[in-house]
Parts: sequence; structure tokens; C-alpha cells
Amino acid sequence: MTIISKDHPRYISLVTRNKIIDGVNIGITSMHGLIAQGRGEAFDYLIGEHTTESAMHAQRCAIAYILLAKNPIISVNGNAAALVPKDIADLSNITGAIIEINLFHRSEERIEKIIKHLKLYGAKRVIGNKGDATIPLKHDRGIIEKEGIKIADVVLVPLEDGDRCEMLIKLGKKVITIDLNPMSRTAQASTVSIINNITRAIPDMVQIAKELKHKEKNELMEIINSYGNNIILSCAIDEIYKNLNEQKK
Ligand code: PTJ
Repeated sequence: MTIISKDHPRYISLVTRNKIIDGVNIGITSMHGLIAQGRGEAFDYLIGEHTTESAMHAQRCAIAYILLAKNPIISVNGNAAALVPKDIADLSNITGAIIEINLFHRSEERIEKIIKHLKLYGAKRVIGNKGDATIPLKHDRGIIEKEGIKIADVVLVPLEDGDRCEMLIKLGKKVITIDLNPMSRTAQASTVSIINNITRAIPDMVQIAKELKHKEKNELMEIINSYGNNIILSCAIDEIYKNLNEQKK
């Protein structure tokens, strides 16, 4: 693995790439995950590679939903497991949300490896290897767990494909997504769209969960009621406009 100097101007981006490549090498991330990361990077560049104010608002609303949920689930794929395993474990342990491994390019071997990987980082409740229930989708993301996504009222789905997001909404669940592309079907369909890099969003959400965990139900409801997803999507697109305009000579 190439050694990256901390004073390299693209240090964070290069380290993140290495995490995804490591994920592929240890068999938790699919090869397609490399391409997905590249697409994410391009949008992150346009957004300015920081957590915007509107993304922070979405992250707070997401945590309010998770803390108020009866059966919250954090759905994890190969990219999420490679990029932020410790923060996913912390978020699950703090909020009580179960982690369910759900893969687009599903293999039993990769599911087992991801479960082991997350447990190594301290995750206590990880499921996904039974696949004992389904939702109507024409690909393997439709294979879910009876005690997980099937009965969930709130599902956090980082780096999602639009199909499943739309189906989960159709099934009456509240869906929180993390996707850097504000124009994706996923972002457009979600209850709460976090337009941020998962490498910033999940660590932020761990801190927010620690802060909101002891708040009263009505305070959490206030956060949810003050939220409008269409406004958040417009803010992300405005941010991209602003950044592009600043590049004009
Ligand atoms: O592990 P698997 O088999 O479930 O496969 C996972 C991937 C990510 C390969 C699969 O879900 C996939 O192909 O995803 P897509 O359709 O490429 O969508 C990924 C979305 O996530 C795109 O809209 C990207 O912009 C966005 N994205 C990529 N990297 C990041 C990201 N969003 C936030 N943070 C990132 N680091």
C-alpha cells in the first residue's frame, strides 16, 4: 500500500480510497464499491468536502427518528463496513439500533466477513446471515431478516440503491439515507436525505446521538417537525451552484 504523507493536499481523500481498497482486499467490499466511491468523491468535490449546515440539520433529524423508533435498523453494505466500521458499531451501541448486513452483490461469505469485521470494531448486535424474509425486489437486496428490516419502523440505509429505498417507503417505513448525490432516486425518495460523505456523516451522528439520547420525546418530535426534506435537497443543490460559481474566473 502506498504511504500517504499527512501534508498531501488530498490526504483525506487518498486515505479513504485506501480503506475501500483494503475492504476489497479482505473480501468485505465488492469491486463495484470502488466505482461507487469514485462517484461519491465527484459529488463530494462539488459540495465542498465538508458537512453543510443543511446536512447537519438532516443528521439531527435522522437521530431523532432513530431514538424515537420502536425497531430501528442500520443497514450496512460493503462500502459502509470498509469506511466507518467503528462509528457504525458506536452508533448501534448508543442508540440500540440493530445492524443488518444487506448486500446488492450478495454472497454468504461476504456477509459473514462483514459481521465478523463489525464485531471486531465493537458492534454487539449484527444480523443478516439468515435471510429469512423478503421484500418485493428483483435483486438480492430484497433478502432481509424477520427480526430486522422486516419489522423495522425506521431504517438507516447508507449508500443505497433507489429501488430498495422506494420499496421501504412503500412498505410504510421511515427511510434515512446517506448519499452525496442530491439528484439520486434514493435522495429524492427518502424521508431524510443526508447529503454528506458517510465518512463525516456517521461520526457526526455518533456525537449527535450522545447529545440527544437523554432528551424528552417532545424535544425530539420538535426536531422532526422542523424538518423538510425537499428544502434540504434544494440547499444541497444551491451549495453545488455556489461552489461552481466561485470557480468562475
Ligand atoms: O456492498 P454491496 O454489494 O451492497 O454494494 C454496494 C454498492 C455501493 C457498490 C452498491 O450499493 C452500488 O452500486 O451503489 P451505487 O448505485 O453506485 O450508489 C452509490 C451511491 O452512493 C451514489 O449515489 C454515490 O454518489 C453515493 N456514494 C458513494 N460513496 C459515498 C456515497 N455517498 C456518501 N458517502 C460516500 N463515501
